[in-house]
Amino acid sequence: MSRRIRRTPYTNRVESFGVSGFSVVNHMLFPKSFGNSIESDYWHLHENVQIWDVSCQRQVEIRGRDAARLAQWMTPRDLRKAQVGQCLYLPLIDDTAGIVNDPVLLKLAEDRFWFSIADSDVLLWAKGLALGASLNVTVFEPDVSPLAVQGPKAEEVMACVFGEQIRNLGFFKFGHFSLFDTTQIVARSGYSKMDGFEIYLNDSDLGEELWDLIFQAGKSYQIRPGCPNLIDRVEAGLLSYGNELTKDNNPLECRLKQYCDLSGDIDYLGKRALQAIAQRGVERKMRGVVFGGEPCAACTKPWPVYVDNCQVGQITTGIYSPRLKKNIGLSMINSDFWDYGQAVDVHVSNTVRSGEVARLPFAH
Ligand code: THG
Repeated sequence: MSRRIRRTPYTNRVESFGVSGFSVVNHMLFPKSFGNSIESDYWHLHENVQIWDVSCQRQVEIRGRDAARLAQWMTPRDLRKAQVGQCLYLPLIDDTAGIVNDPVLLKLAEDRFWFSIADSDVLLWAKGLALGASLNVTVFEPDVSPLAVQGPKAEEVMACVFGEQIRNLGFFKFGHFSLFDTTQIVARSGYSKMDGFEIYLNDSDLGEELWDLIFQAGKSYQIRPGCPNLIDRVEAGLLSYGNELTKDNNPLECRLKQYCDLSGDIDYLGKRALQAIAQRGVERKMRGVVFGGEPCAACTKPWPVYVDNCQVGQITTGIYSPRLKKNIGLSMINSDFWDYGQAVDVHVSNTVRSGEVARLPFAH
């Protein structure tokens, strides 16, 4: 393990609980498995509660007189009505409207924001934008390491640890809660379509104590260590930067139009490019594809999607859904073929499977 790959405040615990594989996100360890199958983890997540080390969702903090201006400059989502205490999922785009990242934004104060980022170097991007425009802001990565508690029993576990008030937290809202004589931000959010919370722990030294406290409280609810579940994510249509989203995608083709203000009333980088794309119309769109044949293992390279003998798109993340009893994939499909019900062939490691274009999300 290279020392350039950052450990998290929870890595010692993750190791002692039997982690069997890591990914690296934002130059930081991200547990991928604890030895159970993705399907076993999926059912467990749907019935119980899991604890996830999602420290790699690093925070990029922007504070200062021009913080609100810089935050708005970075995203096409209209932030004028954003409230302190609100979380907002949004795309960051560049001058060509290419997606730079898709973070969750936390508005901490009128002049203080956290971008809770996906896998790209937003810290450098934000610093560059601030320096180039001589904005009066500081941009830095605080000592904040999110720990997710996800699943239908998450509220019970969180109420044991943080008190009954946590039950009143609305979806995509955050509040301040006490923990070991400190104050911590807790949000009702997470990379799953199940209920859940994220604790934005602001002191690395408390990581192991927090893990132990949650695990102790979760024992009577069958808590297990886990990680964002691929089946759950694909069913929910949650996008992943580096998989579904890259700099070569714009938000309008990726089902992120609802997070784009095209009115011209606000100022953000890439506005003219985005408006031009909206006017021209997109050439491809994010779609679901359902297809048959043997249950597919998680896709490690894109699966091409064909109509007749012509490639019309590709599945960027696909897997077998045990609940829908079909293979499902998130895919980018060209304009003449994106209608729901369009018959397609999916090429999966030397096999050709019949399928069709489907609506996202696959399941709620
Ligand atoms: N939690 C936090 N930060 C993150 C993620 C997270 N940063 C990276 C990555 N995950 C961002 N991606 C998403 C994608 C979708 C959602 C959350 C993070 C999500 N969306 C809701 C939905 O689609 O129903 C609603 C969003 C909204 O209404 O604003 O939950 O998981 N901290």
